[in-house]
Amino acid sequence: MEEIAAGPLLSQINTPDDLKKLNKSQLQQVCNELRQFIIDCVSIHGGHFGASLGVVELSVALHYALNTPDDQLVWDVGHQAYGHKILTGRRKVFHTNRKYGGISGFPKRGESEYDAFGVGHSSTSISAALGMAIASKYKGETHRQHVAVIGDGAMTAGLPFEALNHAGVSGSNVLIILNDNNMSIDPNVGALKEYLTDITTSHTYNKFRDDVWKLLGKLPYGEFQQDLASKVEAGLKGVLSKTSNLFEALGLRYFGPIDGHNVLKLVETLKDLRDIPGPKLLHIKTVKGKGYDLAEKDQTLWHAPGTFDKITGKINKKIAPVPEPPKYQDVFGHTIIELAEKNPAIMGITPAMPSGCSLKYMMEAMPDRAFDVGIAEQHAVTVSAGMATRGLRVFCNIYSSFMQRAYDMVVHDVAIQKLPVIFCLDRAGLVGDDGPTHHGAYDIPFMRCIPNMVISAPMNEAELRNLMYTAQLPENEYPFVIRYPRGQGVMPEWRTPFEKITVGKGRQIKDGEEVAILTIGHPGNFAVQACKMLLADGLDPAHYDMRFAKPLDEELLHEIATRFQKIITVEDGTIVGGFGSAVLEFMAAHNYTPEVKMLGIPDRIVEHGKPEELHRECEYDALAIANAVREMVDVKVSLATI
Ligand SMILES: Cc1ncc(C[n+]2csc(CCOP(=O)(O)OP(=O)(O)O)c2C)c(N)n1
Repeated sequence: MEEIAAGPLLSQINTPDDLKKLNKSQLQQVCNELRQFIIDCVSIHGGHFGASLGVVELSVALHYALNTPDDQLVWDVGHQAYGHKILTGRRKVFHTNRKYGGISGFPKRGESEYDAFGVGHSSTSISAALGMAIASKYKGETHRQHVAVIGDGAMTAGLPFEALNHAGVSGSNVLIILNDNNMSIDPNVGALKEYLTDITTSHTYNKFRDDVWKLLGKLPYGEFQQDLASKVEAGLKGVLSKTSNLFEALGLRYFGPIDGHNVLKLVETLKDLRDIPGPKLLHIKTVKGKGYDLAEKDQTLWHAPGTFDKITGKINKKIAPVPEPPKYQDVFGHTIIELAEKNPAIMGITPAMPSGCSLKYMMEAMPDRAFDVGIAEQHAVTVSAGMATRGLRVFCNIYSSFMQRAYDMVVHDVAIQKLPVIFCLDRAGLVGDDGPTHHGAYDIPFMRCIPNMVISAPMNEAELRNLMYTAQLPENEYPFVIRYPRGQGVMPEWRTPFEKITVGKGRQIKDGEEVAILTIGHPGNFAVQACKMLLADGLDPAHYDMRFAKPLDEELLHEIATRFQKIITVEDGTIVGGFGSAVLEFMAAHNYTPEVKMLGIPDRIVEHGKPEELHRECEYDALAIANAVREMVDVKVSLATI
């Protein structure tokens, strides 16, 4: 892997101090070179694209005007922080971004002192920056700035409003930069989006704001000026009560909107704001994908396009000689429509991932029955619960790791009331390049300990369809989890007829001797491959696809425990409290004492890399399963057989 060449100015910038040595008149050129560097790198190595292009000027302005890393800079989500990473000492290793053993695609405290807070999930930045501001105030470190950069998409979550509610009365020195580009991954949704457009276009309001701002900018900040300023602002609010500003109503000083692509204006503004203490919000308008025409035009596609030809803009796609299996997400996206055509009670909910989870097909086909509710996982669960009380069968599709955020809603609003919401947990298991913030590692344990839960995982496309079909049947009266991984399944011919699956029933994939391999979900396919590898060694383990982590197929487990003394469990999730643990609990409860090996995600943070690399590292791919069988039957593994 080769380092990417940088332009003449950028190649001299190894830290923000180098940037500060430049003249203001050179900043636009730095922006141009930085933008080109991101385009060069992402086109070859992949990664997030449009969001970083949209904040090139902001990244340069922040590191020019602030005193990082003393000033604390928190990027929300962090998928837009490539420019920040490149300016803060990671240009020369940027080609390793998101690669196994390389730098992370998100800010990460362990990676750089400039990454003030680790991110990946959205909407945490204001709380984190406010916490830092409170700490600085307490320690008397009054020189520090604390800045949160948050997108209009991330702003739709509940957490930023909890933080604003606190910030507005805290008197803490925190600056929130609202990067408003009207986009989430898909077009942003909801009333807040409309509101941001309204304040952007309200000329009367903006004129008043500008006047106040100019006044504040000119005056040295003293008690008299503070008093004057607050009187002017109070008057402003009174006069413009109709358009009164949400952020000011919450006790923050609101500035903007300004053009987020004007680097000099940004620098000047950030320097001015430095002198104004207390909580404040700067609203900037940017264009996602700025500077790369195609990315500006199709912002969803270019959020994370994969590798592409930077000249023609052609995105590189694998050309398959034979029909490929579909992605699990697409099986979900098309199957829900098929089911909804037959069952009028079916509805679909996604928190901000209509393209990612493929609910977009239903949103197009049945706009009154499928909704994107914004980045609002907690709301997505409870609104689904509310709909379920009125007899609707809601498929609430949330990525496994984002579901962590809505845990109380699952317990309190769904499970305790025994409401039959169907949770489709996409991206369950090790997701790959996005790394630890996005791995869907914990859902089996955190769902398994809740009474009234059904937890299932399909081994292939047909199983996913059948589980979805089963979950929506009127006889199912429980919350029903269906977890499946990122990426492709295994069946090119996937539109199979629906068959009901009995809840809590597994199936035998193959009979065998000595060792039983018990899998749940997609890793069942790894076990199939392992069994083929083992034939060469004359080993013939049995393989069961258990399908459900809860309820367990006890009848089948009794049969297995009676016949086999050696058991291997395999899951694409943490082994702490997961499916393997459930099997062990069963064995202990019934006084079976087989030798059990549990394969899955170990009890440590697993970094990023390709899923295959990570399955290898965590030792639950086909080879690792085969080796586990060999070890159990005490066959010495020669490296030649690997
Ligand atoms: C809790 C959570 N839900 C969903 C996501 C997936 N996600 C990543 S970026 C993004 C859109 C963010 O939009 P915005 O904050 O406006 O930033 P932009 O990409 O427009 O710069 C979403 C939904 C996430 N990272 N975290």
